[in-house]
Amino acid sequence: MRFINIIITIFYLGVVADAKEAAPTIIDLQVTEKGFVPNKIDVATDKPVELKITRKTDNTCSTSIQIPALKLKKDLPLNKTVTVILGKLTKGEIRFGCGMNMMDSGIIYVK
Ligand SMILES: [Cu+2]
Repeated sequence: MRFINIIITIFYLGVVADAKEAAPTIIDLQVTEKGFVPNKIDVATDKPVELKITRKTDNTCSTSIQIPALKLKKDLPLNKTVTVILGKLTKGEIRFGCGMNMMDSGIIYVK
């Protein structure tokens, strides 16, 4: 019986460890008259990433976000939080920008 309990415990701890690893890094982004805030984001390679983006102004060209490296484009309605699931990212720099293809808007550093 003890042996089985140990096996179950090890299995359980393994599941818990996996669940912890899978918890995403959530990045809150806002679109203001200054653009994307923050516009420099650091994330790690070992966790999935989610962006939660809220556009706070009409006085911007960023009514959508584009991330060409991930083939991603999402509309950003005013004052609504949009979740963009990026998943786990590979090491490097990922640029993002507005729907007009201005890719100097922001950058994600994956380390
Ligand atoms: Cu723009």
